[in-house]
Amino acid sequence: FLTHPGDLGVVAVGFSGGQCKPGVDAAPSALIESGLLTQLREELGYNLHGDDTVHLYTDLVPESDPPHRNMKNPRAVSAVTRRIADQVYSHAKEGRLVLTLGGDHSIAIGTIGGTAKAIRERLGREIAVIWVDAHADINTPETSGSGNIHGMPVAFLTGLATEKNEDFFGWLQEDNLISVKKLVYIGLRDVDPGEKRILRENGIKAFSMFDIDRHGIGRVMEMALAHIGSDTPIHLSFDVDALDPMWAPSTGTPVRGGLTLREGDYICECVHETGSLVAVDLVEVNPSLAPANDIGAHETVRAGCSLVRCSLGESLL
Ligand code: EXY
Ligand code: MN
Ligand code: MN
Ligand code: MN
Repeated sequence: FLTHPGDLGVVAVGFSGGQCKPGVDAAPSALIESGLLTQLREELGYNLHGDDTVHLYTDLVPESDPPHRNMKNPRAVSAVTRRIADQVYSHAKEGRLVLTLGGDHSIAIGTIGGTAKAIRERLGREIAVIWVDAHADINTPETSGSGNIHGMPVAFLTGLATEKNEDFFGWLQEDNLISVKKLVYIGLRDVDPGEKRILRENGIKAFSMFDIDRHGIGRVMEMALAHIGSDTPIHLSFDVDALDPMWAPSTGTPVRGGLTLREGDYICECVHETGSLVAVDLVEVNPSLAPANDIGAHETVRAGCSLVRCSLGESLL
């Protein structure tokens, strides 16, 4: 086993500074209130470590945080992700599988940075990352049109974007980083021109919705896992906007033509089945963005809970 069976570290991150729409900070409470952690404990039998309190990290958000290299809220995102990296690292270092409830996707700079370092130290292994998303989130500060850091985490985590200053992600060290060879995308359908160039030039494995339509999700998961190689520790970073807005309307950057809830659950089930999962993130649920009525928010939270439970083994008979 890569982690101690049944031990789950939970980090609940109420942070929205990687993008401009308020509300994504309320996701962890909404997920927890809908019963997610109770289900993990009582139905899936996990021992939960860490606290049920949602971290808002308000102490880390500076009063003045002007853009740096076109990045919005750079000091806040850097400081918060640095703290998240420590929290995730401590759980993973103890051999716990780590579940992080976001928050916008900028928080993955912390979660993956923390897992990569802990798994290197504990097992002497490099992690692989499965990034499930409508977006590639691999803009550098220079290629980004929006300046929103939730569109950049993969660039910082792969070392394609770098900074020396500790206040702007300079705290990321070699052991926090991942290899572009061990990164696989699933669900892409809204990728910026500059990002397409980055994916191409670095030979990054990506399964878009086109590939899923062509091969089916079953074959895509076989290919994705074959690319990673068996027995490699896996960090699953799941952006709920990978799902079609029909299933997950309450999210900041919805894109039509996405995964069905079953396809999303299936991805999580396949990753669980490998036995190599070391960390899961669920991000970008924004309960305050409920088009038409708040059934949308309820449904999105429900979909998020389902994805998490599937990644943690709910579907095993
Ligand atoms: N590529 C666009 C940008 O960089 O602003 C949109 C990014 C949306 C990111 C969401 C979290 O996945
Ligand atoms: Mn994302
Ligand atoms: Mn996205
Ligand atoms: Mn776009």
